[in-house]
Amino acid sequence: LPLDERLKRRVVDGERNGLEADLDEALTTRPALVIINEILLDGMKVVGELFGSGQMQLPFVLQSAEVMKTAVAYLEPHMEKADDGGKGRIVLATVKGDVHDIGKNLVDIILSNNGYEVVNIGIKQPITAILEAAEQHGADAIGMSGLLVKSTVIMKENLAEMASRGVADRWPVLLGGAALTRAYVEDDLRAVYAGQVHYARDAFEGLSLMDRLMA
Ligand code: B1M
Repeated sequence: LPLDERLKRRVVDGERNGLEADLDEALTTRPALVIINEILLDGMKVVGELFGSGQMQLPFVLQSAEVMKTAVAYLEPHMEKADDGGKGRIVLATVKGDVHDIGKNLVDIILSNNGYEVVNIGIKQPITAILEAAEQHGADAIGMSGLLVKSTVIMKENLAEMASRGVADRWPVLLGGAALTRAYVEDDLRAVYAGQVHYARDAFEGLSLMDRLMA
C-alpha cells in the first residue's frame, strides 16, 4: 500500500507494529499536523463508521484509539511551537460520564503549542471538579469536550449549574465534540447561560476562538 493508505489502515486495524517507521517516512514530506488531520483522523472516521454500523466491536475500536494516541504522542515533538505560553490559561476536561479524550488532547496540544497554558484535568469530570480547577488555577476560560449525545445534555446541565452559581460572567466556555452542533450551542445552550459560550468544530477553531477571546 502507498504510505498514506498504510498509515490510515494502521489506525483502522489497530496495528502498531511499524507505526513509527511509517510516521518517520511521512514526516520527511509533511508537517506533523497535516499527517494527523489528513491521514490519521481519516482513519478514526472510518473506525467510527464501522463501529456505528455494527461492523467493528468495541475492543477493536479501543485498539484503534491506542494507535491514534501513540501516533499523536510520537508526532507531538515534531510540531511547530509558535509560542511559549502567556496568552492565557484554560481548563480543559471531558465531561461527566464520557471517556473520549483523543479530541480533547488534540485541543490541548494545539493550544499549548500556540501560547496557551492548558490545565487538562482528564475525562469524566463533573462540573464541580471543572469549576474547582478553574478557580484554583486562575483560568481565563473553560473548555469542555464530549462525544456522546448524552454529553451534550451534560454540557447544558453544566452551564445551568454555572449560571445558578452566579459564575457565568467569570469564564467564557468553549465546547467541542462530535455530537455537538453549532445550532445546539448557539440556540439551546446560550439560552441557559448568560456568559459567553462558543462552539468549536475542531481544535483549530478552538485556537482561533481563544485568540479572539484573549485578545
Ligand atoms: Co466511542 N462512541 N464509545 N469510543 N467512539 C463514538 C463517539 C460514537 C459516535 C461511535 C459510533 O457509534 N459511531 C458513539 C456515540 C454515539 C452517541 O452518543 N450517539 C460511541 C459510543 C456509543 C461509545 C460507547 C458508549 C460504546 C460502548 O461502551 N458500548 C463507549 C462510551 C464510554 C463512555 O464515554 N462512557 C465508547 C468508548 C469508546 C472507546 C473507549 C473504545 C474509544 C475512546 C478512546 C479514547 O478516546 N481514549 C472510542 C472511540 C475511539 C470512538 C470513535 C470511533 C472515535 C472518536 C475519536 O477519537 N475521534 C467515535 C466515533 C465518532 O466520533 N464519530 C466514537 C477522533 C477525535 C480527534 O475527534 O473527539 O470528535 P473528536 O474531536 C474533534 C472535534 O470534535 C473537536 O476537535 C477534534 C478535532 O480537531 N473537539 C473539540 C473535540 N473536543 C473539543 C473541545 C474543544 C474544541 C474542539 O474545546 C473545548
